[in-house]
Amino acid sequence: TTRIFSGIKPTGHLTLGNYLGAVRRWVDEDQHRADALFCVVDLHALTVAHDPARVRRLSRQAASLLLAAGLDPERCTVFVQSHVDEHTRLAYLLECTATDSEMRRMIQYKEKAARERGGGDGVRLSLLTYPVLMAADILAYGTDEVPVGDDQTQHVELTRDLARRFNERYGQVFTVPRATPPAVAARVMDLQDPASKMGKSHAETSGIVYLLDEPDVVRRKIMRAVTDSGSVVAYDREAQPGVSNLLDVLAACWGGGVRPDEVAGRFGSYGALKKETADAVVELLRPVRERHAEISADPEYVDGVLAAGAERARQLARPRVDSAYRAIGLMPAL
Ligand code: AQP
Repeated sequence: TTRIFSGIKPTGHLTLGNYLGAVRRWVDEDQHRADALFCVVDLHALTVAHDPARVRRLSRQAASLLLAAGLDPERCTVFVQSHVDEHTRLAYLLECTATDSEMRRMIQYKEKAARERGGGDGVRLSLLTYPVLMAADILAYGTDEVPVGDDQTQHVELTRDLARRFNERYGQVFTVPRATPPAVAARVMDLQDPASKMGKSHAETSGIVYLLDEPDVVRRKIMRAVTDSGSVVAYDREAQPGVSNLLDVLAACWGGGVRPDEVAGRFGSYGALKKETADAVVELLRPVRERHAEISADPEYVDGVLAAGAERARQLARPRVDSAYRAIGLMPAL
């Protein structure tokens, strides 16, 4: 069977981008058609300035939201990265496989390092090596497919390179995985700044729809979305990024393979498009928000799911990571 792995960083509250770009597909498709693992990648949240209590809280919230969104622990494995040591064990071997120049080429590193340098505390070394830990997350499980948004394709490419290189040097240990970005809404943009991705860690929140936003907040954010100077509703990511972003979101809400350019033809004004999009997003998120309220009222349930998930993940990862240790030349412990 196909093995799927994907993750979400507890760096902020989950957004509509996370949902349309990743989580919804995990729920609707991936968990039904494959052996799928979904991970709250908390170690990755430590690569930038962080508040310990907040990361802990957001990790639990992310897990609860994944369950609220419909991940079924009977069908897939939901767990927290730091609960399974195999990720960091393997990351070190992959650090011995990757090169520093490869790391410095990563677009996300360049962008985030620039941001962190402004903060005055320096850039954490882990921000540079982050893609290697991500590669370990994926390769530890013999993953075939990585369903992620567009922003992660460069990291999955690196993961493929590292898997191939390791296999060539030390023998066949890893499966070479591939990224599977969604057909629509692979990159949901910030409603106030359609040139940048809607990211959960961003400080300016007026252009970000969070999964737990109340309906009136969602409506307000979408109605105030930046649109473009023209007045014709057309799908053109270059010339009309604001309107095109709304069309992407609405097409994704409708689902069923509707394309954003087809959606465009149904609207005569920006106002009408915004109103329809706001309604669609509110209805999309309503059940998730409601179930989250129930699930988060039962922390023991969430803890139980995460404990069982970590146990299963450990069992899957350990033999492969042990083989990698042997293949690379480390002496087995007796
Ligand atoms: N805007 C988005 N559109 C489509 N997919 C997205 N994803 C994230 N943002 C969008 C996908 O969601 C999954 C989890 O990714 P993440 O936890 O790295 O998400 P984030 O919200 O981007 O978090 P940060 O901390 O705000 O990230 P960065 O590092 O970008 O600053 C992934 O599958 C991702 O593709």
